[in-house]
Amino acid sequence: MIYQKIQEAAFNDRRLLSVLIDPDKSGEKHLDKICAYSNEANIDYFFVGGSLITSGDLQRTVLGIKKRSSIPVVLFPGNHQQISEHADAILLLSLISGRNPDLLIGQHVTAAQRLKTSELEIIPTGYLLIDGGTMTTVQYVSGTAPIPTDKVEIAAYTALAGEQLGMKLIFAEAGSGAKHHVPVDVIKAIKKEVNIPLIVGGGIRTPESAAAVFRAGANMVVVGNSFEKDPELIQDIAAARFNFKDAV
Ligand code: 1GP
Repeated sequence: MIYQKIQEAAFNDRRLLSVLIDPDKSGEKHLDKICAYSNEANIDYFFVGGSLITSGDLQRTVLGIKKRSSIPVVLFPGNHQQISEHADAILLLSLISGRNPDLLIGQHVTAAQRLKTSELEIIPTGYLLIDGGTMTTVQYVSGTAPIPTDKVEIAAYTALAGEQLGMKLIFAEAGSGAKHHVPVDVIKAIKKEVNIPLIVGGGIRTPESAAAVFRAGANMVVVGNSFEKDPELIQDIAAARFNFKDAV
């Protein structure tokens, strides 16, 4: 069970790295490269999904990863259509920082029956959008305002409410391609309030920033954009899981 593994890692103070693959940017050659580097760096999970998939094919992407790697694939869906029975698990995201009912419950109702008949492990996840210094696709497409970075308590209490609602993970998201990742004081404040594992993603581009995010308490880091541009970076950011305490 994937959730159990994430919980065990959190319990044992072991940090995790997920490589996000956008089905719009997953040609065969790209998958060859990104999977080879991910296998070599022994990353923990592949996440697949996006707020907006245009030309990409989710099923083909998941199968393409499965053909190249035995690392588990977790769906990170932007909407109810982004379901593939070939994946191992799905983050059932509720955008709890927003007030868009469709992303709090609407998409979930549409997906419910299909998820029930699938063998996917369902992991209810409280998804918080935090301001990343620029208008990101997720912000625009979701039609929700991100939590301002100086409203640290709002972020912390939103995460706490998610935990109290029964969510199993909190995902603090600055948005793909964000200028700044989620600030360390926001991460620390969330960690202080919740006991469930915390995922942090958006705008993480260097091993140093991954280390800072891990040091602040993130249990898992998700990186997409930077690995698309430079798959060799996977190795260095993967190493931050182990040496984040030494980094300055
Ligand atoms: C987006 O958190 C992920 O949902 C990853 O963001 O593409 O900026 O790494 P980046």
